[in-house]
Amino acid sequence: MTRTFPDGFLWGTATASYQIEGAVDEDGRKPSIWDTFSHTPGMTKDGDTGDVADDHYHRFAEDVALMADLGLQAYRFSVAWPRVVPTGSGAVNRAGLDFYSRLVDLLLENGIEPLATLYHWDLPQPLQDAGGWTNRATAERFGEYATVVGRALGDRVPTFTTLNEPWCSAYLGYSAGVHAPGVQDNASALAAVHHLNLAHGLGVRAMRSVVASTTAMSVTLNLQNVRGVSADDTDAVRHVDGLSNRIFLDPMLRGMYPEDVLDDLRHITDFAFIHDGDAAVINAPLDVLGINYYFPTLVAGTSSGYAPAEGATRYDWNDVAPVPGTDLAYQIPQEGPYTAMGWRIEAPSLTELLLRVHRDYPEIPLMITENGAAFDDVVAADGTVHDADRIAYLHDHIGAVHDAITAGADVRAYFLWSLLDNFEWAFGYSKRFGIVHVDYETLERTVKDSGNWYREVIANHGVN
Ligand code: IFM
Repeated sequence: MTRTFPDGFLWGTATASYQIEGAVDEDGRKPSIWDTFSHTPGMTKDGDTGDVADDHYHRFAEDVALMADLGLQAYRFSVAWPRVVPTGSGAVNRAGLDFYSRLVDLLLENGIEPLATLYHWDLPQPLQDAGGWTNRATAERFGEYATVVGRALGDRVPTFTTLNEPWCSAYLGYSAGVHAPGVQDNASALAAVHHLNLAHGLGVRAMRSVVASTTAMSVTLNLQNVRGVSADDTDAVRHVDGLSNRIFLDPMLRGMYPEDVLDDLRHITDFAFIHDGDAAVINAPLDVLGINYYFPTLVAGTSSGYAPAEGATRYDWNDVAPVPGTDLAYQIPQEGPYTAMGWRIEAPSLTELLLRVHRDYPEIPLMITENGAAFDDVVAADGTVHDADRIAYLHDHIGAVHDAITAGADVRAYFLWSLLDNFEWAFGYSKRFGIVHVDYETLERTVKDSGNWYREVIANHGVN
């Protein structure tokens, strides 16, 4: 029996610039914080960097042909800020814009709808040297950069997303320190949250001033379905939900920060970085909300008797670890089954999350802008990858999206993460999320079983 999706529901895949492009010093691109971070000894697994990655910058035509072969209806990519405005402000690099322009044209020629993300973590290094996301000026520079991209691509890209997962930029980058720029300071992370929110609002406003009124504006949040270990952890759940979800959703969609979350955090910061008028800027009207989902979140309060393992960070899934950004809650290990990231596999949690967002923010349509799984793929002698575990994960999660739609959630699209195996940030090339295998020696692409399976899902407009 096929679980058919509504007419007009879009099937796509997603990628991000630093994870696939390579060509980091070509045609005028300058360093981003991820160039600096990945070249700093000890910051990524085996010292891996995005210098070459999938070499998509040179092979994008081959990659679009692959997308067409898979029958993709849409493709979500990100624009590298350091390719387009190489030092973060001032001079625009025409060659960088031309690359994305050619990519968009080729997608359209192949009947694939482009969705462009403006910021997927590759902040130009000079902006970091001036404080990065702890500095309000970075949000203003983002608004200027958004105008540049809007002018260049707005005539052909129907949907733009401002930020990808500001949770990661703020908390993994400035609190846990496991992502660029590698800062470990909760007060800095909270300043980063606000400046990312502000950048989002300024970006939407800037875009709208240069694109057609039919262009859709969105943001992508990695929202978390937060649960407590026991009934005693209700307040920890409220707190972590506030810190992870509502601190972005409420200002963006309701024009105000959640008071309970600000009250929780006043011992960390006085929030002087929130200026009069910011709430209205952040509340710029949106057309659709992008949600990235991979696994559920389990937490306990810090007075619950758990103790974090020495030096444990958000990346230690088998240990109790601090929830980044706060000293009031811990992340608790969960039972399997797991993906190769150590993330618990639980598809119904995605249905729960979608229904919760639909209940609390009913006016905004939703799209899944990322969902997928890393597994330890085995390449057979003939080069094929029989990734039944990835197919099972995708099948169940696409089914979970269908369940949410059946129960009333307005979900319009599903972007599978990821088209290609790629640079998985601090994990380097050790984790493979692609439905297309990439041989990092030869850069040869081979469609995995999951890619062939996804082609069928798209053709059938649903899963069995
Ligand atoms: O690879 C990342 C992506 O860049 C952002 N969302 C989660 C993915 C898997 O970790």
